[in-house]
Amino acid sequence: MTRPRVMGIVNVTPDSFSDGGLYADTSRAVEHGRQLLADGADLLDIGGESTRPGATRPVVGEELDRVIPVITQLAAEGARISVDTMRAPVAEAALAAGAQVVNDVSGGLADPEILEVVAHSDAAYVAMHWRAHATDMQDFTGYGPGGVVEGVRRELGERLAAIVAAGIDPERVLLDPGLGFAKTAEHNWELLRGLAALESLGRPLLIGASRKSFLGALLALDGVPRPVGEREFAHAALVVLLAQRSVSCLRVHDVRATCDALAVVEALAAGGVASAGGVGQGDVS
Ligand code: PMM
Repeated sequence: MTRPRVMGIVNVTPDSFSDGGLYADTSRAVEHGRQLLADGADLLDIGGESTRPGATRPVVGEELDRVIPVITQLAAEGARISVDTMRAPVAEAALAAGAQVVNDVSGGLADPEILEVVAHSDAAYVAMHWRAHATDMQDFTGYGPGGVVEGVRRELGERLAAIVAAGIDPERVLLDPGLGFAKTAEHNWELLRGLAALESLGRPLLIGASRKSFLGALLALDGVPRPVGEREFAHAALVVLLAQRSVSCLRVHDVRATCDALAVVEALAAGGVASAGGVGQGDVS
């Protein structure tokens, strides 16, 4: 068992569901990134497009203006950077600015040219399960008789084949079931119970459960979801499970709580869990 890498989230957006507007300008986003690193993040995931259900997309220039100055600054300070984008030009500019990972929530479906950009780099590539843009993704929650785990496994397998066909070494690819993306709350729980089926695709898994609405629904009081900023204890419980399932990377807002939960897992493993140390190229590729 290897300690999962902790990917701290920096949303340079006015409208993300969990932290929209908090880090929307360069200096606040950079400051937040530094804090997440101080809290123990192995790498930072910097994004300029909100993917919350119903969100409208920024134009490319807007997305570039949001993320590139933040990536440039934090990469210059030695941070390991992932860019959270579905767009080839943004991925290309981010890699030129020092990013080493492309986190594409569409797995190459939104802009197939992103695969070419990654193929011509040595970046790691995160391919998430995705069916449609945020404006209407919740209209695509049907998974047929095989259920959500089989549907996601099959569709992620198809994406992996397309990624490899585009010239990307599969050793550089991580897969992500995309909790909350064209999924109901129950789908998310089923996927978390069914990770073994996704592991069978042969690539490391990245999971993004942090602050998501299925946790808010689980903790609801009188039908009112627990607010986004008060879901970190439930998430930490999930982190313990995910670490024991050998998930490779956790995409999280609350880095400190996540690292605390991982420390508990390490202690219980009686020294059998390797410390993360730092993230090297091979660790997320
Ligand atoms: N979730 C969000 C954004 N990017 N990327 C990956 N790989 N996996 C996710 O689950 C994921 C993602 C939405 O969450 P946010 O608005 O809090 O960033």
